[in-house]
Order: sequence, then structure tokens, then C-alpha cells
Amino acid sequence: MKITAIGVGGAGCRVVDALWRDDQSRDSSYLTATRALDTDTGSLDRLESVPKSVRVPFGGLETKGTGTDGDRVSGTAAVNEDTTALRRTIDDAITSAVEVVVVVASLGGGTGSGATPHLIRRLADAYDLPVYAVSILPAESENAAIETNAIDGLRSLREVATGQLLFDNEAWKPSGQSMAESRDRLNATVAERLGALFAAGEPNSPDTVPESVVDASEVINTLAGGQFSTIGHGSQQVREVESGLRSWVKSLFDSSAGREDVDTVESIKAVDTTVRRAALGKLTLECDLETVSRGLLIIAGPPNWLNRQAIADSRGWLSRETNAIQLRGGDVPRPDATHVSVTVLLSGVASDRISELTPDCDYSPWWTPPHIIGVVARLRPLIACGGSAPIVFPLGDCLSNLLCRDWHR
Ligand SMILES: Nc1nc2c(ncn2[C@@H]2O[C@H](COP(=O)(O)OP(=O)(O)OP(=O)(O)O)[C@@H](O)[C@H]2O)c(=O)[nH]1
Ligand SMILES: [Mg+2]
Repeated sequence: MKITAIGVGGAGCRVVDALWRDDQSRDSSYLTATRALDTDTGSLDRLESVPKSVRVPFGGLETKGTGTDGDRVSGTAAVNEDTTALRRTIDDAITSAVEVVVVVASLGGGTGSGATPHLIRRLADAYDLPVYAVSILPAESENAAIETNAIDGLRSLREVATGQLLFDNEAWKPSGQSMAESRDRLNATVAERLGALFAAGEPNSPDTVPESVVDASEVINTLAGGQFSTIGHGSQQVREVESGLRSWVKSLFDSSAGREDVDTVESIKAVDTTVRRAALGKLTLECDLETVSRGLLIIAGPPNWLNRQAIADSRGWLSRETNAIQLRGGDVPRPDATHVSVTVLLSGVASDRISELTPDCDYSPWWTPPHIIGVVARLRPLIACGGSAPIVFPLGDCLSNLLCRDWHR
């Protein structure tokens, strides 16, 4: 799928920088354009990969080019100060090829939390495209102001973003390491998972045709399962790594390169264990698998390792494991791959971490089991009394609860 990726604030820009490297490392590109937007000019200068031309400072009067120091209100003032310039740079980044816009920010930061919801609101108003936030949550050991930023950021983004893909620093930051020490690894992890998702539908090799293509609509429909989504990833090496020269020479003389005979039992095992590793391993946001409302399972690897029956069985397993109402799937044959790699997108998830941060909000979509149980519970008095008189009240109640998406509490 073709995306425009916009980073906001220090962490957001660094993740987009890592996404840029991920995109460059792939055979075909999913990134149509990038923008790195920050109130801190020094932080923009220190990015490693995105071209200087896409690094855009904003809010210079408000922040003097040194960031907001965690002040969310200042982040909002900064974005309002430069609306026209930001609008212009984003307009240039959203061409007709773009299918989805992704805005990455850490919700703990003043710039990320304060500016991102305003940017997304404007994007959503201006373009008929899904606009997803990639929201980075702070580690619990950070200060209270950072946590408050995250809480306010989550609430604001809920109103404006088409959905949020979460990454939880708390779960991923190795204990005993500072954020400065660990952030490159964390950002590479986010980029790897997002990249695997966005690159899945991009053509790899003219000789290999997927059984089931993952196009943008598969991702968009899966993300429509609810406000919060999480990504799992797993891989298993199934072939020796060959030097670039050796594999090039081999591909010149051997038209069946990448299509070696593969033991069926081995290939079934590889798919099966890698799918389990992706779904049961560490997700970008830990969640209760039973709360997933929609899922997407992407299995990539050397063509002969993508055993059809194993893929179908794994999909069945994931469907049972999650109770997902819809579970999509696709395969990505890669003749040069040395690994079977699995990416799972799970959406509409409920998570303890989100409940801790925003205990009074229920983000799950209205058709999920807790809501349906809530409706039945509320209708029970009506059914029990069997009368028509009280009908207005329970129905009115249900309708108002449906509108505020909070009816099982
Ligand atoms: N995953 C990840 N988290 C980061 C990174 N840098 C900072 N953080 C976390 O993100 C929060 C701070 O966000 P930043 O992006 O640095 O802040 P900002 O949006 O630039 O806002 P201000 O600097 O306050 O104006 C804290 O919770 C940090 O621990 C990073 O590169 N990756
Ligand atoms: Mg900053």
C-alpha cells in the first residue's frame, strides 16, 4: 500500500526516519512521501536518513526552536502558529497515489501530544483518506506530566484519528537502560512491524504470485475493527544466508532459484510455529487476545515454504484464539527470503495499559461481545415486564449509550 508518513516531535520523527530506512531496504517502496515535523530544530538536524528537504521545523515563536519541554499546551500553540506552512508541506506530501496517511508521535512529549491531534484533524478535514496515528506510550517510570500528556493525547486522538496503532515503551524498553540508550532499537522494531504491514501488498517479483494478496483495503478494513490496534511479528530462518554475489550468480543460471524442494512437514511446522510466535509473542501493545474484533495475518517467505494447508490451518487457529469477528489473511512470496516471517495486525483490542491510562473510556466498537451483553442486560427489564409503556426509556438509553459508545458500563 502507498502511504505518506508524517513524524511529529522527537520520537515521531525518529520513527519516521527508521521507517525511511526500512522502506529503502525493501525491493519495492511503500513510502510515497515523508515529513518530519518538530518544534526542536536540533532534534531535526540529528535525524540520520530522511532528506533535509522533508524536515520541517514549526512553532519557532512559541518554542524558540528548542521544543516544548513536555508542555502539551505549547505544542498546540506551536502547531496553530504555523498552520499555513504546515498545510503547504503536507499538501505536497499527499499525492493521488497515497492510500493512507500515518502520523507517528510519542504521546508523552509536549509536541507529540499537543500538536498531533490538531494536525490529524486538519488532515481528516482536508483529505478523503484514512488517517492513522501511530501512538507511542511512555514507560511507567517516567514522570506524571508525561503520563498526563499521554492520557490527554489518547483522548484527543480518539476524536480525530481513523484509528491508532499503539507502541508501548513500557513493554519494550529494557529495564536498566535509559530511553537514549534503547530508543534506536525500539524505533527499529516499530519500523520493522509497520514496514512489514505496509509492504505486504507491494509487488516483489514478477515470477511469484501470491495466493491471496494483501492490498490496502485489507489493512483499512482490519483497522476499522476499533480505535486501538497492535502488531505482532515473528520469523524463523528456513534457508542459509547466501552472499549477494553467490545468489546473483545462482539466479543467472538457475531459473528455479528460490523454488527448492522443501519437506512438507518442515514447511508446515515453519508456518505454524511462526504464526504462534507472532500472535503469542510480544505485541506492540499487550492486549487480551479475546478482545480482538478484526485481524489480519500476513505470511511472507520463500514461495515453496508457504504451505497452503498450513496457512489455512494457522488462520483457523488464530481465529479461534482471538474470537475475531473477521480474520483476513494474505501471503507474500519472496524468492530471495531466508526466513518465514509473520505479521499479525489485531484491531479493536482492549488492553490493561489503556484502561490504566484512561479508565473511564471504553473504546471497543459497539458490535463486540461486552457491548452486546450490555444491550441485552439493559433490555432485560423491558422483556421481563413485557409491556409497551417503558419501551421508550430503555431504547432511548440504548441509543444514547450507542452514541457515546459506553453502554456496558
Ligand atoms: N519509542 C520511543 N520513545 C521515545 C523516543 N524518544 C523519546 N521517547 C519517549 O517519548 C516521550 C517524549 O517524547 P518526545 O518525542 O521526545 O517529545 P516531543 O514530542 O518532541 O515533545 P517535546 O520535546 O516535549 O516538545 C517520553 O515518554 C520518552 O521516553 C524514541 O526515539 N522512541
Ligand atoms: Mg522534542
